[in-house]
Amino acid sequence: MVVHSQSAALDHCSLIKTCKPTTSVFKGIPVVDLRDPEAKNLIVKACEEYGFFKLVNHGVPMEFFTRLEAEALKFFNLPQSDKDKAGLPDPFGYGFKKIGSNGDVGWVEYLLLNTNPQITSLKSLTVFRETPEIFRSSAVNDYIQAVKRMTFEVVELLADGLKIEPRDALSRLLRDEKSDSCFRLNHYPPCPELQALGGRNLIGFGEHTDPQIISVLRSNNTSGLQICLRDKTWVSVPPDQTSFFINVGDALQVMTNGRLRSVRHRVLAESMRSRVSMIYFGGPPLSEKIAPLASLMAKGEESLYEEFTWWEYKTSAYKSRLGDYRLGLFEKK
Ligand code: GA4
Repeated sequence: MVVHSQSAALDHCSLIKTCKPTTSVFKGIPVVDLRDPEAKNLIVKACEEYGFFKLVNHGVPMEFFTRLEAEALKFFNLPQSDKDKAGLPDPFGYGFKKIGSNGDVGWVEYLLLNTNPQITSLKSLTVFRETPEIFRSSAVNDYIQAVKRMTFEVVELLADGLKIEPRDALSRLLRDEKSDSCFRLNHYPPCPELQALGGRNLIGFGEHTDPQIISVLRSNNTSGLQICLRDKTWVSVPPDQTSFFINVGDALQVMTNGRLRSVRHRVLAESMRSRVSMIYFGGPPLSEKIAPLASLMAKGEESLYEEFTWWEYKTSAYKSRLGDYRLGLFEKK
């Protein structure tokens, strides 16, 4: 991987990393049918092996996807000055190329939103009235509500499969009205200049793990999402615009004392097609202690991690660079 500054052709993509297009398309992504009586066991197996799976037959109407995708594109196609009215992402708002506040960049623009009523994600009511329509449309809220409901079911199945007691030990954290969850709409614009670089790929969103409990992604039919397998090879996830892709986050890794592993993933931009993705990040309330769940611990088993609250982890995560191994700071020596 190199940082490109030499190519004049890549002027507006400059400073963003590229990598060789060597990654293979992975045919082995676990697929879970939410209505399969075996779903709970399949979810556990997938989360143990990959920290990642594709969810089909999930019950969220396709219409919710298409409506939100259309609204998102309407927003991302606005003149820059209109998009800027959403305010910078600190933490909620509109961002372009800059990811987080510690120098990470990617070929991406995005909206970061609170999953509680949208109005709270905006700085003030006056700004809200002037902001683009996406904040007033019901497409975002309808989508978030439906995806949340489905995610609660998924984590309850996971808890069942892992024999966690009570069954709602995970879902109650996401259902909590103080749950620190968020929602992200990403737009990876096409970058035709890439072809001048002999087919290299442009990093849209650099490699990282998600800090939360669970992340639920849906995208349009473009490729770009890649995951890192246990043997450290990167593989491309074949796109499927009708399904969800679900990631184990760092907090769930800790709550299962490392039995489930958060998956490293990244997104590459395409040269000709624009990618749109929508991700719900389910997190616990800020004051919640993040520690291995008692019902999962074998007799005499010790926690691999120091105890911390979600607030402490999140604060530390926001001080880190995107690709850092954030849990390292909390592992017992
Ligand atoms: C990764 C997962 C979510 O997209 C996110 C990201 C956040 C951001 O974009 O502001 C972070 C990143 C994410 C982890 C490390 C920090 C914070 C960018 C970054 C460099 C919204 C989140 O919660 O953590």
